[in-house]
Amino acid sequence: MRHSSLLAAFAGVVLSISLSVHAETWNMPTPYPDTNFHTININDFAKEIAAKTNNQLDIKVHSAGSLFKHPEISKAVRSGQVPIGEFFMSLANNEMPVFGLDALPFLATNYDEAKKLWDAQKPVAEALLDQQGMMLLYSVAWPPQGLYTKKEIKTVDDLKGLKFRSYNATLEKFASAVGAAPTQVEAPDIAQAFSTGRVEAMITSPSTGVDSKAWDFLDYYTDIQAWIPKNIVVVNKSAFRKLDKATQEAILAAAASAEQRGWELSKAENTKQVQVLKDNGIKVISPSPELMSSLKAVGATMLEDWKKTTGTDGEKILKAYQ
Ligand code: PCA
Repeated sequence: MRHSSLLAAFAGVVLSISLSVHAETWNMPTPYPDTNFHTININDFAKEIAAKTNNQLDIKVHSAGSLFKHPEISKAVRSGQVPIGEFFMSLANNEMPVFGLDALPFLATNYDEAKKLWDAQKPVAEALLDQQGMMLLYSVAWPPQGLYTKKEIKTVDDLKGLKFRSYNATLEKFASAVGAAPTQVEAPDIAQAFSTGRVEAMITSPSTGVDSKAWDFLDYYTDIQAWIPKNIVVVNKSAFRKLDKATQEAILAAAASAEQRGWELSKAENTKQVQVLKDNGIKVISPSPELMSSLKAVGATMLEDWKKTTGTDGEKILKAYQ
């Protein structure tokens, strides 16, 4: 071997040793299944970070609550048990009501409104996360939330007494207000909760309806487009600070593209997944005006109650939004 190629081989060995010494793996818990567009988007986010850092940062996605159950994910990031995670933003409503605004019925019901609401929420949400040692990376909206039932729902009275699957405190309140009986069930457990009779109706997106094969246990999807909630991806601040500048920048750039890509995916998702529901025999119907006006009246009361819990932060956001 000539001197120069020996040297090159040696340099190669040194390089690969130093790469393997510095390469880092970040475990990332997420709540939703691999088929869900949020998870698909996160996997692309992880790939982009790997590519941008020459595999120096490997984000290992643990979907469907497999590493931490959904209600534990924000605490796990906050305490540094994991450096990064995804959760449903309005799940944090109990401790921080500001995070629950996007799940209030009929406040923001299309993507333009949802985006405007996010622009208004974001600075306050960032400050609250910062106080908890976390940093916001990005947020992506779910498609509009619709009503899944076994029987056709013509008026709000048809909801009375139904065992209702809920996913946060706000939806629980809404379900109780219309006379249904809510139970908290995480997305990966929906199919089992229906098949064992624990629940018999739900409000969620066409995406989660498809993920859980709603046609196996439900017959109607009433397209009430009641709200557009969001997921957020957050990072532990001190874990982020420990990274070198180039890696930090790679994460921020990948987060910006994930946010953009995610909102576009979400819009396309609504049309696509409503069609999948139809193809599998779910009757997709438009709500009656009576049903809508009763549901909206409940939403208006809930907004008033929400304002009371958030004080000036809430006022600031609503003013910016409206
Ligand atoms: N799917 C999630 C949250 C909102 C949505 O559309 C769920 O049902 O748990």
